[in-house]
Amino acid sequence: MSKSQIEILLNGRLSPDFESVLAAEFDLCPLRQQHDRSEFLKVHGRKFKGLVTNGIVGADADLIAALPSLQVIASRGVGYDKIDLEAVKNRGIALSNTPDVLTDCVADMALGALIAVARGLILADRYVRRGDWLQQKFPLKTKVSRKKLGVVGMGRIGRAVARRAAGFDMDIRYHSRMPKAELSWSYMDSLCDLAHWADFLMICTPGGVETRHLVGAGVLMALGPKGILINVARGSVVDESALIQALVKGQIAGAALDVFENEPRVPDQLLALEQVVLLPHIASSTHETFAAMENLVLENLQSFFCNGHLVTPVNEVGGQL
Ligand code: 8YV
Repeated sequence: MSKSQIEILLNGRLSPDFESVLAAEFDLCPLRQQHDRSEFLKVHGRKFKGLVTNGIVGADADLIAALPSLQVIASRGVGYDKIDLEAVKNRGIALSNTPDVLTDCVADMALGALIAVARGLILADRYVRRGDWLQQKFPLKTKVSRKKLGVVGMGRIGRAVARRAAGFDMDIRYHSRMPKAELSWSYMDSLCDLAHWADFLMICTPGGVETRHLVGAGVLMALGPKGILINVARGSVVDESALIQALVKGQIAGAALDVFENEPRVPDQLLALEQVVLLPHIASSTHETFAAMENLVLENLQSFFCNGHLVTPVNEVGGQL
C-alpha cells in the first residue's frame, strides 16, 4: 500500500518497528514529540482523522475533545479502560482493540505468576545466587496442582486460565456479572463466597469504573491466611491499600501482581514484602503477541479507511478481556 495522506496521531508508544510501519503507510504524528502538547493540539488537532494508542495510555476526554475530526481510535491491547468511552460514544467515533491474540500469553503468565508465588520461585532464585543453598535447604512452599482456583471474570482470558488450570487438576469455580450457560465450571454469585472457597483467587476481569476496588478488605479476609491473590487484569480492580494491609497482617498468604493502581509506581510497602511477586505489566509482552496485536491495529486502520469497517471493534461498554 502506498503512503496515504491520512493524518494519524499517536498517543503513547508502540514498538519502534511498528511505528515505522505505520509511518510508512499513514501521515503519523507521535504526540510525545511535541513540547507543548496543548498548544500543538490547539493548532493542529483538527487535522487528525485517526488516533493510535495503547491499553496503558489510552485517550482521555480532553485529548478526544482536542481532535474534532477524529473518526477512529485503534488501541493496542484488549483493555480499553483508559479510553473515555463516553466521549467516544457521544461523538460516534469508531474504536478497536486487539482481543484474542494476547489471550494465550496473558493466561500463560497468570499460571506462571501463580506458580512463582506459591512455590517461591523468585525467592529460590535469589537463594541460589546468594549462596544460601550451601548452608541449608530452601524452605518448603505451597503445592499448586489439585488446589481450588477461583477465577474472577470469565471472558476469553479467564477461560484460557481455567483451561490451563484444568491441566493442573485444579478444582475451578468462577464469579462474573452473569453465569455463562455454556461453561461447565461452577458459577458463584458472591465474590466473597468464591474467595472463601478458593486457595488461589485469579483476577481476569476488565478494569474501569464497574470493577473498581471489586477486591477489597472483605474479599481478602474471605480468601484467608493460606490464600493467594493473582492479578493480571488491572490494578484498579484491587484496593491496593487493603491488599497491603491484608499481606502485612498475614490475612492472606501472598500475591502475584502484574498490574498496579498507579503503575509504573509500586508502593514501597509492596516492594518490601517477600511473599509478593511483582511484575511490570508484562503478561502480554512477547515478541509474538506484540507483533500480532500491532498487526491487528494496522488491519483495523486499513479496513476503516478503506471501507468504514473495523476488524475488531469494541462494541459494548464493559466487554470481556
Ligand atoms: C498491554 C494490556 O500491556 O491488553 C491490555 O489491555 O494490559 C496489555 O496487554 C498493553 O495494553 C499493550 O498496549
